Formats: sequence, C-alpha cells, structure tokens
Amino acid sequence: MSDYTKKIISEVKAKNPSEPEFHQAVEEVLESLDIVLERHPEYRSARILERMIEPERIIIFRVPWMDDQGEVHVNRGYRIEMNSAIGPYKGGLRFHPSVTLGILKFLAFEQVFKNSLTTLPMGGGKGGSDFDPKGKSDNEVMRFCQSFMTELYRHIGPDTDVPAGDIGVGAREIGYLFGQYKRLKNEFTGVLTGKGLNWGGSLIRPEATGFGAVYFAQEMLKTRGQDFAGKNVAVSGFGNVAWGAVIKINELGGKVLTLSGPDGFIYDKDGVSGEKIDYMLKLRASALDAVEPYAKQFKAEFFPGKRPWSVKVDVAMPCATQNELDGNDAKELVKNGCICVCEGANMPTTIEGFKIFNDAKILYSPGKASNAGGVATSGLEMTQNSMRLPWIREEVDKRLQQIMKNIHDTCVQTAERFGTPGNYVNGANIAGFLKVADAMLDQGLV
Ligand code: NDP
Ligand code: 2IT
Repeated sequence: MSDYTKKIISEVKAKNPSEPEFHQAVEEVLESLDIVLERHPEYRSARILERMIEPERIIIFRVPWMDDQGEVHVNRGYRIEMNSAIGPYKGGLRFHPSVTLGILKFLAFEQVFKNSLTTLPMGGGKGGSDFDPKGKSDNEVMRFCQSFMTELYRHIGPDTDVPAGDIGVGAREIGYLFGQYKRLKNEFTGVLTGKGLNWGGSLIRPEATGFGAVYFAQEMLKTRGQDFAGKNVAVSGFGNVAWGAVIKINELGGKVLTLSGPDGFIYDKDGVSGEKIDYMLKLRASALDAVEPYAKQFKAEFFPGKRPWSVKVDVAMPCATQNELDGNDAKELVKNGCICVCEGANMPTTIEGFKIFNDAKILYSPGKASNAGGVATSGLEMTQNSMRLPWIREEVDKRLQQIMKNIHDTCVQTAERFGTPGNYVNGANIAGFLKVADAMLDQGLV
C-alpha cells in the first residue's frame, strides 16, 4: 500500500472510531486502488478518495412505536446517502439489532461500487434500524414501519433516493413502508423497490440476488472449463439471498449440502431441494432465528454454534452476513478442495480469508460484484415503474443474466488491464471506482 492510501486509512480510523466494518470495507477497496492512482494522478489532486469516504449526507432519527401491550419503544433509524454521482441514492434497509452507524456506512460504501458495476444509473445509499423483528407480531412490524417512514419520507423520492430490502426487510416491510409513504406524499411512485407484484414490483426481484450470484459463479466456473452440474455446494444463511441461490443451484444440477443460521448449520447429505426449499421460506417467516428445525423436519444433521465451512464442497456461497468466513474457515475450504467461493452476502469474508483464497488461486468473487443482481433488478424495477409497463419474467431474467455476465467480464478484463489477472476483488473495486470517479470529475467540486 502507498503512503497516500495508508494515510487515508489512518484518517478514516481516527475520524470514525468504533466503526470497524467501515474501516475494513475502505481498506479492502483502497488496497486495490494504488495502481489506479499511479496511472491517474488527476484523481488524487481532485481528492476523489477523500470525497468518496465521506457520505454526502447522513440522516439519523428517532423511531418511537408501540407494541401490542401498549408499551412504548424507541429505536434509532438511519439513512446514509453516500454518493449520487451516477444516479439517485439506491440501496437497501436493514432491520437487525446489530445495526450501527458503522455497519450501515460499510454497506453504503460497498453499494456505491456495486451499483456502478451494474451498468445502471444508480448512486449508493443504505439505511435501517436496530429494531429486532424477531418475535414481533405483524401489527408491531407495521407500526414500526409506519413510524420509520414518517421521518424518512421527506428525505427520499423516486429521483432522489430509492430504498429497498436487506436483512430483516422483505416484501411485508416494503409494503408497510410504501403504504405510509404514499399516504404522506399523496403520490404513487417507484420510491421503493421490492414492491408487491400488484403494485409496481418486478418479477424475479425476490429471487434476483441469489439467482444473480449463481449466474456469476457459473461464469467464474466457465473460465476453468467447469459448471454446476454434479458440484457439491455449501450455502450459509437461510434468508432471501440463500433461498434464491439454492433454487438456481438445483436448476443447474448442483447439490446444496448446507444452510446456516445464528444457531449453527445443517448438513443434508441428500441435498436441499424440492419441498425443502419451500420450507426455507416458512423457517424465515417464523422469525425464530434458527435453522435447527430443518434438521428435525428432514432428518438432516445439525451442528450447533458452527459455520458450514468445514464441509467438503466444490463451491461455497456465503449468503448470511458480514464476516461470517474468517482465515481459518478459508484454510479449511481450500484444504478440502473447494475451487470457487462466490459471495451472496455483503463482505462475508474477512480480509485474511480473502488473502488465503487469493494465494491458493481459487476462484473468489467479492459480494459487490457477485451479489449485484439484487440491486440490478431493483434498477430494472425502477425502469418499469418509470415506463409504467411491467416486463414478463423471461425479459427480466434475460436482462439479469446479461448484467451478471457483463459484471463478470468487466471484473476479469479490469483485473487484467491493471496487472492482476484473475483477481476479482481488484477488478470489481477498480471498475466500480473508475465510473464514479470520472462522473465526480465531470461534475466539479461536489
Ligand atoms: P434475510 O433477512 O432474508 O436473511 C439473512 C440471513 O442471515 C438469515 O439467515 C439471518 O438469520 C442470517 N443472519 C443475519 N444476521 C446474522 C448474524 N449477525 N449472525 C448470523 N446470521 C445472521 O436477509 P438477506 O438474505 O436479504 O441478506 C443476506 C445477506 O445478503 C446480507 O449480507 C445482505 O446485506 C446481502 N444482500 C441482500 C440483498 C437483497 O436483495 N436482499 C442484495 C445483496 C446483498 P436471522 O435473521 O435469523 O438472524
Ligand atoms: O445489498 C444490496 O445490494 C441490497 N440489499 C439490495 C439493494 C436494492 O436497492 O435493491
């Protein structure tokens, strides 16, 4: 790393203490950018990096709500409007008790590069709350969402900032949030994505992140003359992204051996397929926070408190949450002959884990490239909303496949152009950066 990027990282740490995930995301990107800054001194003199690590705007607000017993609760709501150089702020909302400013800043920072890679005109943002949906009734979730939107509505809009789902925010929450926005603004617009099909949502959006990640993995495997047929796959998580990935892996002839939750992981030697995939949806909807019931229901093995990376597989797809795969997990995967790690979650692998994959020269893609199918399909939902014309399933899926292939090829070509062939992390960071940096140069000192 150059003295210049090192200095920026130490400034980020000094200025934003207690935000380790944000530091990690910045460090990972900056490690890729030295070579770009060497070739393009104009980015350095325009202080592009210093500007990109500072959000354009952060909104933090109180979210009071009442539970079913009449007790009052107060949560904290956030929206990070990170970068609007190439389009309106775009990115999901996360409701999880672990949410902090630092977590949302890391996600918003990643989102800027990811959205740039999609080829669609979207800036980067992220938001959410430390609200815990676990064990809450529908009515409680609705009251929380209405209170959250009662503040957020004045900061967002279809041409300003377009939120969507993330951990803990799915179709139900988007529905309550949209209803409240419409009521406050008296406008029916595409202000959120991930909407219901009857009221402006896009076909394939629920499946898009998982499908997209598998399309990306397929492209990576192709570079080594391989495909999913007959491959054993470890998937982590059991939420929206994991669900879409499991469907598509099965369609392509792969076998999913694991799923995981905060309680541990399940190992299903017969593969997660058919009705077992539908069961994942029930498991999520039950808000139990646990994957163990799967083992009981389908006679699979359950490993409490463990992560699925010790299982012998050909392909690993982390689809749960950040930092769920560390250096030891990476060593274990490589030792067991894993040839491809494709991230569905955001930043699930630690920097140490990445270095081990990179040294072992196995195929490894960072989430900002391989999970971009979710936000890309959100972009397609925005297009359909603007046209007031829905596309058929095949049209959306075809575009999603094309976008994932484009992102893959862009990563490969950019990594090569900057002297690190096969390094998808460098490819994604550099390609994502260049488009935003050039737009910022074009637009002057903003
Ligand atoms: P869901 O809420 O549908 O599922 C999240 C999964 O991760 C659940 O299995 C959840 O279990 C588990 N999980 C969440 N937090 C933790 C934690 N601290 N420790 C262990 N497990 C945890 O979310 P998604 O599937 O939408 O999101 C999964 C990942 O994919 C996230 O990293 C998200 O940022 C990323 N992503 C999502 C996109 C989308 O369109 N939805 C797009 C691109 C990326 P539980 O909730 O029971 O704790
Ligand atoms: O991390 C992500 O890309 C998402 N949660 C999806 C964001 C979106 O706007 O669809």
